[in-house]
Amino acid sequence: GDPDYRDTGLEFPAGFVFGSATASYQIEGAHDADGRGPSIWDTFSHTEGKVFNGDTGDVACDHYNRLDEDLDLMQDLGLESYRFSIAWPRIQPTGRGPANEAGLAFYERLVDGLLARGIKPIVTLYHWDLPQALEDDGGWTSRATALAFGDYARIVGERLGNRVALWTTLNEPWCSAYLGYGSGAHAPGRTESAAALAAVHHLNLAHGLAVSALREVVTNNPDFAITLNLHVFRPDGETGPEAVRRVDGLANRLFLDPVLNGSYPQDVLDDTAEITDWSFVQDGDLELIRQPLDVLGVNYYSTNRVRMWDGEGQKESSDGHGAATGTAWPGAENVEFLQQPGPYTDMGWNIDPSGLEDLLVSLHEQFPELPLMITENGAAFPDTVEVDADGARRIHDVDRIDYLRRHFTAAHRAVARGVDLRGYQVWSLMDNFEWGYGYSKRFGIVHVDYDTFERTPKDSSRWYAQLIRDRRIPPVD
Ligand code: PNW
Repeated sequence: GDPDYRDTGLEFPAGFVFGSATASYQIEGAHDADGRGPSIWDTFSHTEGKVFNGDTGDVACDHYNRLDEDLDLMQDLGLESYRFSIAWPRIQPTGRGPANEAGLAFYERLVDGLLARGIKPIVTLYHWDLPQALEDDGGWTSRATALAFGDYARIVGERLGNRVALWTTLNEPWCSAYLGYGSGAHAPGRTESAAALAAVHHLNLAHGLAVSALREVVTNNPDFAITLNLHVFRPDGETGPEAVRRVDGLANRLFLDPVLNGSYPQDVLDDTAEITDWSFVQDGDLELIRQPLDVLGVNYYSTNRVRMWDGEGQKESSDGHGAATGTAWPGAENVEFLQQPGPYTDMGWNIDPSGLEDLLVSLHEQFPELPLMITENGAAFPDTVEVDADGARRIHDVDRIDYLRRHFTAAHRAVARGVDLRGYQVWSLMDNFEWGYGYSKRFGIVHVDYDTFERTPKDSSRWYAQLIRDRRIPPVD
């Protein structure tokens, strides 16, 4: 294979599951339908200055009202799996108390619609839409939120736990903790380092409680997973290794170590000792957090190059996390994120498929018994709609096809090196609400017209359909 990740014709193993991913707040809309309560993202997006252009998820892609059409779209693309998230405030409008029947019924209809079309549902219990009422009581800085999450998981498991074969608890707790409570770029927009670290622990605890609750109520022996956005850090110069140690500790080991090994990394506890004494970690928590897992979900987009800042001149901070006032790196404020060589996506994230191969191989070396699944990978580009001679709308998203081809090649190379990789969920099925960037960034393999809600498959979705059909990366023409 050539180093440029342009191999084609590579065949994926039998059983490898090709799918696509979305998240509730990003696509559903119908923010006050059928008893749904407000979430922290409703509050945040309705606060002036928080989301680009004042965009909100009130309507989003109107998926809630277009479920059948979207299910048919997935079937037309030949998806083998679909990863979606359940909006906690549809199930429990205030995060506590009895289930809201209409909310459960919606997700039941979704799961049954997938199964009827031969598409494997991959359920995420939490993709950032925390009930606002729980935030009012402290949100993820509070232990009570983790306990409530266990109850919520049980409610969902009781209803769907005879039909769902793969559950993931949390999506990217790194974002929830550090962007939500540290940098303030995400809801709830708090900017306190101590709060961010408390959130890390309570998210880990919530994961453990949810797996244990689900295990008690489900009847079909499903697989359990967590999805992490593990960061790939490249060291720069002499201070690079120390910088990597610090940010790897915060971004990766603070989640991997408790979830898979039942411990917190001592060096990170030391690095953050001035910020918090970690007294929110109670006896028995680490045993609860360490639940046997069947799969580790990996979200991958880009890499970072880091070194320690020498205190001279302007510190670079190209960490790709957008404008924010607080730090996403408590205890590692002196790590400098260097501008990386391009090419870049529309997010400004550098394109580096070697990071995906390195990450998968390194995880496999650290946890040889643990199967992996790419639960998100994809790219935003400023797609343009062209209307051809017979009036059909076309989106020639060659950049996205190229991005996906290279990353599927990287994944295939990891498989060839012995990694037990179970599947790949492309982010995203359709253009959607890209958090702080609103609707300005398009990640979909299907285009969404936000005036008419018309869905138009982009060229990349046809490319992907061919990959799924042939189980081989299509030849470059
Ligand atoms: C992930 N960062 O978000 C999420 O799981 C998706 O909901 C999101 O749409 C997708 O990636 C694309 O952004 C991230 O600042 C958001 O590093 C922000 C960051 C990383 C991932």
